[in-house]
Amino acid sequence: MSIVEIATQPHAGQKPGTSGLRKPVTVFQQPHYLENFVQSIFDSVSGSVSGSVSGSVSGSVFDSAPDPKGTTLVVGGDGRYHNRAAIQTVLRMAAAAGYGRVLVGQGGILSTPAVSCLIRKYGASGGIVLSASHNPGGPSGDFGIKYNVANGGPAPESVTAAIYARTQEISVYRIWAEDAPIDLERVGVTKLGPLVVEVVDATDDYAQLMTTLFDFDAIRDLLQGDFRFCVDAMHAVTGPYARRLFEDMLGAPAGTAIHAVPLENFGGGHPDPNLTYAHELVERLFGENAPDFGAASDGDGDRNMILGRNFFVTPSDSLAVLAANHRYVPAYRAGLAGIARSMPTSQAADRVAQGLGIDLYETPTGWKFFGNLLDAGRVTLCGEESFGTGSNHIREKDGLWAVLFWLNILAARRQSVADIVQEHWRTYGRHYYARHDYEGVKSDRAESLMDGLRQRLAGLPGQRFGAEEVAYADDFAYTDPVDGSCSAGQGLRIGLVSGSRLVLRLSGTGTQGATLRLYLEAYEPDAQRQNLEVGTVLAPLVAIAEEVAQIRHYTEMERPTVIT
Ligand code: G16
Repeated sequence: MSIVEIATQPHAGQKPGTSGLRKPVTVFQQPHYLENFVQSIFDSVSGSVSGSVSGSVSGSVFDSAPDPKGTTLVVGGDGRYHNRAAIQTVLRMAAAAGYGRVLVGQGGILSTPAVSCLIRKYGASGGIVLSASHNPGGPSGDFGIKYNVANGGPAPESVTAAIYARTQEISVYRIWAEDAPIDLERVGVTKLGPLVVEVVDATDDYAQLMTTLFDFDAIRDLLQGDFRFCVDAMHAVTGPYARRLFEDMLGAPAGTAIHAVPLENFGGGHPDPNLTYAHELVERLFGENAPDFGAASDGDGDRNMILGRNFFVTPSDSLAVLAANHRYVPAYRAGLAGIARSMPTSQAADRVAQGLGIDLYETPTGWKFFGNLLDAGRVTLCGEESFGTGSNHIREKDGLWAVLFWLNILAARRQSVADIVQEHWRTYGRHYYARHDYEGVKSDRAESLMDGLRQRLAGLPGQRFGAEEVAYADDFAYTDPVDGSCSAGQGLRIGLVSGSRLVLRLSGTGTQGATLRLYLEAYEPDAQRQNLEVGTVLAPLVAIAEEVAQIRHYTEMERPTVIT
């Protein structure tokens, strides 16, 4: 057996988006499609490519990336359709690339946070996550691939740019000539040529890490009392992790985790933990005899939604509440270094940071932008409006970590979720918040909307819209304070004198046409006005967005397809 070199040609459109390359399964099933991308990753990180790659790369991450020869690679996916076939390909290509060892999750399953955990724990040079996150799965669904670097986090833009450049010029890929698939079902060690393939239990290391962060005794005490809790794994990757943590280790009753068996098509559902797609959980939490606490996670286990009885906690509020209550959790008791949030995330966490006297960083959308801040020790907690929260324990957002953090707070405070959040609002003020998504917009029309608004930005400050006046309007650009890299064009912001804010940007994770995201935020310090209907409070902002961006005209839609 040996390495075979296969001639190939570039496939168009292999540019990683907000979080890796996501496309319909049928696109990934084209000959050489996955192989081209994997080879481009390996070429880029080994520095074995000259010319366009080295020319397009700047910054310390890429320069210091270890040569993968002989190193460990972590590989796993969310169990969606095409996962098993893709893993076999990645293993054979890793053998040909000269990796020394691959750690792969049993059954090909690893949540994204578990991949990050394994990379860090075992000193791997990187990892490959096979997932399209919350996008639907199955033969007509989506698939995806993402490379994580040695700190356990998503590759920064310098690396993804190098990978993309390589996909545009690739002419050959290398693969180990071995037809028999590696058995992924049993934990143990096998060999693929010189490559050591170690099939590991998907949950062991991750669960162990969680025990070092949280007060498991207090949570066990809570879960074994009258407290009722339900976590929806949405037939995606977190099922085995949720059962292990909550039912086996923390003693919650069997059945606490629902939809806990990972399925290739997620049971036909859309594994996105929000009020629209996690509707079964929502019905339980808003129904009669509702549990005290509910949570859901997404396809690859990095997102979370938090619910109390008859109560939805926005992801932005969740970040702020976790930050304000960090002292209840052993790992964070000593204090937070700082907090980071993506730009469209509400400014609720800013007020907590201000109260704690720590720095708050505003980054572009994408977890990769938190990596440098975490590595440099500038921040401890990070969060995004897109149902992502995490900390310096790994370099990915982490759905079940957020659930454990909430449980730890609930165990310590013994109040309801609603009481905790409402008390938080009384202390810091409430940031009413919503995101309106317009999915499947024609790409050229979405671009025209953004271009049109971008041209109007300079003229907006000082303009009045009803009771509101524009304070500032800009196209968000970010300079990383650690490595100085710049990321421009990250979303259009319109800030109002009242403190309210509108943000418009195009999603970097969709696979069909374009998705326009409109983010709306209104601040209310008056405790008497903190329990109003969100849509009513935000309606004037929706009207301003329509006036400045002509959303109905460009999207050809009367209303958003999803509101979160
Ligand atoms: C990914 C990224 C997140 C981002 C989200 C939405 O999450 O990791 O950082 O906030 O997509 O991005 P966009 O607004 O560009 O669609 P996930 O859970 O899909 O990997």
